Amino acid sequence: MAQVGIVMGSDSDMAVMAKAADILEELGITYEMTIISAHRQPDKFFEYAKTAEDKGFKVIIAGAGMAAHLPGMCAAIFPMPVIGIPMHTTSLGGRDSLYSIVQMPSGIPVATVAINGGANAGLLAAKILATSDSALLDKLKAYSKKQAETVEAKADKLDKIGYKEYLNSK
Ligand code: RP5
Repeated sequence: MAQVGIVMGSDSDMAVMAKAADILEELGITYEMTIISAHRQPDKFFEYAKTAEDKGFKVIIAGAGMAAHLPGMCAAIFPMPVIGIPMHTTSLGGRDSLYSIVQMPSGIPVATVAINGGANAGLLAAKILATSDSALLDKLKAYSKKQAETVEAKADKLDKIGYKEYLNSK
């Protein structure tokens, strides 16, 4: 059984959703990824959301763009956490998606990440699962440590060679 459901409104969202999947894979978390449009396939969407708990999902990551109702409607039906990813859009720069997803009415929360924030959605799902999984928590701590070391190495390199050579070396 997959621990996380990843759902997107269109295959045009896939590059962003893949970043969430990459993080889950790196941390050894099982997921099921699918495309369902809440607007274009309302019946299929309701079936997905109503059966998500029985499928074993503990978290749903839902990404959508424009009038982005997919995450909010998942949260209306699925009783566990829903993370929403607003997609960047050409006409309104993703503000349309962001406002649609983040401005949920009281009582139906969606944990909204940044526009195109696929990686953070994956990490947030992992952190939610880690509240009851100490091995996963250890992996997340190691992930944070590695991130800090990467920045530290960049600062050391800057100290050693100066910013001009640093920029040329990139
Ligand atoms: C939304 O409409 C999707 O999530 C996508 O971000 C946006 C555009 O969809 P396509 O027209 O590219 O299929 O439902």
